[in-house]
Amino acid sequence: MFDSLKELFNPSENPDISKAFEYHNTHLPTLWLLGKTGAGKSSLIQAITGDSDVEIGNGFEPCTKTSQAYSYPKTTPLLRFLDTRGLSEADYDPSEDIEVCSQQSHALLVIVKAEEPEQSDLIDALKKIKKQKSIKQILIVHTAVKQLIANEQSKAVQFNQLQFEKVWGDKIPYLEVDFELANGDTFAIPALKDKLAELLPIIRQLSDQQQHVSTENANFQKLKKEVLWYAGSAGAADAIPAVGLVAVPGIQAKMLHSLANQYAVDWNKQAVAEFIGTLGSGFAFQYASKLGIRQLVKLIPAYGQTIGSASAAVISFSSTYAIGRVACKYMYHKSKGEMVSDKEIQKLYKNALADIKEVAKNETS
Ligand SMILES: Nc1nc2c(ncn2[C@@H]2O[C@H](COP(=O)(O)OP(=O)(O)O)[C@@H](O)[C@H]2O)c(=O)[nH]1
Ligand SMILES: [Mg+2]
Repeated sequence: MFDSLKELFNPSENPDISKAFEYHNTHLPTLWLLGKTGAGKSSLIQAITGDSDVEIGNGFEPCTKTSQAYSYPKTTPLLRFLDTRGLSEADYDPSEDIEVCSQQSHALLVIVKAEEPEQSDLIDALKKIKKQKSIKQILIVHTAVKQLIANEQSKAVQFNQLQFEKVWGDKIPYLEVDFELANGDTFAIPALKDKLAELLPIIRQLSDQQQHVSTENANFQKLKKEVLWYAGSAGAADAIPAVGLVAVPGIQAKMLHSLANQYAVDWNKQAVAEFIGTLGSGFAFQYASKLGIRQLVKLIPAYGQTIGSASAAVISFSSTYAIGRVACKYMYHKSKGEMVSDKEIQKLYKNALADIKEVAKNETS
């Protein structure tokens, strides 16, 4: 226990930790966007991330022969978009794209402009993708639907929809959106976000729709993506041979240091001890535990009820997130010279575990 506590105080330069970060960053949940140039792929990425850089082609990195990858957010990435543009090449081979996209939870998004019935390249590509049989989820997004006059919209969408369903050999779920109405508004973006969050639960965590109940909460929202990145790395640690659980306390320590830095809190031995104290006695045992995972589950407070049975990776992911969440609260008040009650911290810890359960399970499966 004391070794681990020491680690919380002073994270060592542990090579296992960097392996976990690297693994996480190269195995991000990925949405594969397939569509003709101009169909609205960049517009979709922008709508989901709010990152306007996308528009001018910034932030994309060559990934496969015919695709570019865009990871978001840049420094602490949580998800990735694969933008395939080489569709018009007669010998387009989707296997490389499929492989990249299959590294973790994935879905294929077919992006089609409603006013564009000429879709032969896309249809050819879908044929090849269908043959490979490895795409689990597919969604068609019909874009710019409101650019057509009202009684043309559904006809145009149905025409394209049927073209794709014909080669796919089955019904395909679809959505109609418009990223740019004449009045500057958008159409059906919340529905798009909801649908995409069903495919990749992390997406729900990106949009901060809830009204900020407090300044503390608003401050956390700014750091949430970073906390999720550490959580993702902790969850990833288990997937790396000979790294696993031993790296998790080190990752959490690094996260706490980074957060303390941003709250301008002096993260000294006393602060660490006090913080751990607020979590309750059950918590420290997590670090003491050299026992099997079954025991570990029991030792993390509130785990049994909140998550039910869970893999080591799920526990690493969600406990790291929950620690990050409560650390932000603790540090916020500490920076103001205020105290928070243990009870409040423990309740927040439990709620954070529950909030992140879906993401943790999806990303570590
Ligand atoms: N009005 C409208 N314009 C769109 C929509 N989607 C894309 N566009 C426009 O079409 C052009 C190409 O979009 P972009 O997202 O860059 O397509 P990409 O080549 O698939 O990445 C841009 O000028 C966009 O503003 C849409 O839903 N509505
Ligand atoms: Mg583009």
